[in-house]
Amino acid sequence: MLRILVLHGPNLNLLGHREKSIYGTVTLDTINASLITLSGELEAELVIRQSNLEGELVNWIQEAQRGYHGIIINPAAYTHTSIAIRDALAAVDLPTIEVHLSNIYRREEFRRHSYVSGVALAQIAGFGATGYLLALRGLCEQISAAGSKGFSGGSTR
Ligand code: CA2
Repeated sequence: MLRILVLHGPNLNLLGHREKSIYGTVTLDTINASLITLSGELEAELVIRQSNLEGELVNWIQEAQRGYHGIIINPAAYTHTSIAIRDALAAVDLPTIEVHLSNIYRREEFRRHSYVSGVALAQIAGFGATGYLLALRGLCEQISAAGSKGFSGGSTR
């Protein structure tokens, strides 16, 4: 059974309640419920967490070293600011999928740079809540396919 850590960054707890024109009407609880449903089909076990605190996200990433096969993370605004989250992901060296609800490359200039993408296996942006489901499918497939071969991914760690 694959164990996957799903991390949601700051303000994502407000999804579906504020700024609906940008992020839509779906709530984080709904996204998490659809991930849990899909995990049953994929025979994966998920632990899902949200925090508004950078250090808490870093601690959870470090803890994933023990007992997890991969990480799905929407670092939210920390995408564009956090070398600490990038360094933690590089340190644990687990296959990681970066998810964004919006297409960050069609928005303000400051959202076009991600500190995380260079240490991620893949990035999914612009599919809304569906992006998390694509990430879970893709991650499970990649982990299973990699088997004992491990991941290289050509990252710039
Ligand atoms: O598109 C994404 O998923 C983002 O990671 C969302 C972040 C943003 O800073 C990134 O540039 C792109 C913002 C998450 C905040 O979500 C809110 C939801 C409802 C109301 C207010 C904020």
